[in-house]
Amino acid sequence: MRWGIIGLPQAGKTTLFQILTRSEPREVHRQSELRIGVVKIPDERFDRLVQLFDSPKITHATAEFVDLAAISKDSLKESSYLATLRTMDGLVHVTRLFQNAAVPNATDPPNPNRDIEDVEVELILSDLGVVENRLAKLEKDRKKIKSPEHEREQPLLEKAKQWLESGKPIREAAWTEQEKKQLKGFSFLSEKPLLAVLNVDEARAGGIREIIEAEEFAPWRNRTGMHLAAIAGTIEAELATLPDSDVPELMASYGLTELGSVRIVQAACELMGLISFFTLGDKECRAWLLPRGASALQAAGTIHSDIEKHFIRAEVVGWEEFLEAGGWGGRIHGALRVEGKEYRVQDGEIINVRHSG
Ligand SMILES: Nc1nc2c(ncn2[C@@H]2O[C@H](COP(=O)(O)OP(=O)(O)OP(=O)(O)O)[C@@H](O)[C@H]2O)c(=O)[nH]1
Ligand SMILES: [Mg+2]
Repeated sequence: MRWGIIGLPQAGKTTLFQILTRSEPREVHRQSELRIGVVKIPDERFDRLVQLFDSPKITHATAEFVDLAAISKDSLKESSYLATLRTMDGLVHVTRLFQNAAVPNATDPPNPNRDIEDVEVELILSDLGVVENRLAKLEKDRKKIKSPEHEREQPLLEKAKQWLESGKPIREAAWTEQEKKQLKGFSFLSEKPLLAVLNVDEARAGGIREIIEAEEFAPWRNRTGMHLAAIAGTIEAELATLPDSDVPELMASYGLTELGSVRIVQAACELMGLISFFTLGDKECRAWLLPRGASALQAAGTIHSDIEKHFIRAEVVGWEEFLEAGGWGGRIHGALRVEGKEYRVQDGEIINVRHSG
């Protein structure tokens, strides 16, 4: 899962990147001009579960976040920038809601609504360009040769075109499963899940919830494939540099009840339609991500292709029951369910795959 952090100049993109990547294991490397950070996905359930074991290896699920160059009308026409954006699974759009006269471009009153709208329009226009080019090419090709594939693509693209022309992002349209598959090949930017993050002033750090719930941001709530979050960038960046033991005190002094990084990463998982499952043992405890609705067989495949191949059955138990039982011994047996390949894995379950070979 790779998220690109986008936004206008000086909105706080790099600040957010630093906030998110503080968590261990930390790995920031440069891939051409990209700063990529691997972020552990915080999960309180998993943290509690691992305490039942004396496991030398504890592995969290991870997500990648990429600190991208500032977005502008021009950068969105640059093919290399667009190509990079297309490789992302989701986009985090940081918008400035802080006032800071010392920051260039930040002298005007902040206007996140305008910024979110502007970037959304650019994504839509970029996709419209792709659709129009492809339609023009199809038109030419169809004159030469008729293929069933082309015949299927045409109506799909016409539908996308109409939708985009009405000013709406691809992610909000209703698509059939078949259409979704076809759309994938285009890597449309306005199809990607969008996490809009308002970067707010220090003084408002304690009122994050009120800000997100404010009437002025209502247009961005309850949209398909989009989520609105807020973060007090400077404070969270400061928290990110502190040893863990000092964090609660500083959080309290700012009226923060939870870390912004936790909220952002969890919202990203949710938006991507991912759930977690856990494998627990004395050798390793590990958290994994799985698309919501995926089967036990898919879960097995996530762990290892061999385990998928030799799948016999899955022993499944909810995390709360597992905690209650206190581990794999004794009492767990009443709670364990035996499930087959088709079983739909639920968020927070512990899975033990029985396999041959
Ligand atoms: N007061 C205040 N300043 C902030 C906040 N977040 C970021 N800044 C400041 O804004 C400036 C820009 O922050 P960056 O995180 O570098 O922004 P950016 O979007 O990466 O900037 P570019 O990559 O240059 O486009 C820095 O001087 C930050 O210290 C905030 O929440 N409050
Ligand atoms: Mg930056």
